[in-house]
Amino acid sequence: MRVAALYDIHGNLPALDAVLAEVDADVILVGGDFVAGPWPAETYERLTSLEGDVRFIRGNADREVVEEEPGRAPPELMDFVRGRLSDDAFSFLRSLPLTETIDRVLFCHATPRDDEEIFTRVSPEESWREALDGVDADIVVCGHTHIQFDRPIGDIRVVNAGSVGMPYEREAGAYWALLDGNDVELRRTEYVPGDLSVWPGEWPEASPEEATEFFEKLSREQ
Ligand SMILES: [Mn+2]
Repeated sequence: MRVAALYDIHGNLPALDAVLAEVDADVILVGGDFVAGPWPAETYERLTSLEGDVRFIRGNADREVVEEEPGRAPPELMDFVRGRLSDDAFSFLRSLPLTETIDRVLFCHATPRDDEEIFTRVSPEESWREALDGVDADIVVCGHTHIQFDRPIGDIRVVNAGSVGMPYEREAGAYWALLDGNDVELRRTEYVPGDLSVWPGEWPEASPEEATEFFEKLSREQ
């Protein structure tokens, strides 16, 4: 069974459309954080009207959009996203599960136990092992930090699918992963960016090294 893992789309419709044009899979797994970005409603509509087997899990930003209490994201950005989503989209976001398992692959947004824990390709093995304690899977696919990696932790292969809409990678493009049994392909799709000036905040950009350093610091503070 081929599964296309599309993580952290962040409302970036042109990036999503370019990836969808390339995807040839039995299942599309949307790995969370898909609406929070410049084109929330259009991204929601596109993903929920796709034909075939499309499954969703919850990201921290999807949760923050529908939560009453202020979260980590700047309120003006969350209000921009909320103002563009329908009641249907709100109910849909509230219904999302934390994880999804297909065969021996567990998909989660950040870790199997939490949608916003920070783990990177250089996080200590011991902390990773603790976060994966009790997980019965051959592969765990995560996202959240927007940088692809493929790293063994004990008997589990941990794959970060990268980010379709807001990657912190060296080359521009939309980053995602294609899985087929134990084969994992980390993919990059080129696209023509949309006009990001519609977004009411700064659109973050960083190299993988800068972003990894930032996330490791954040993780130590948590
Ligand atoms: Mn996230």
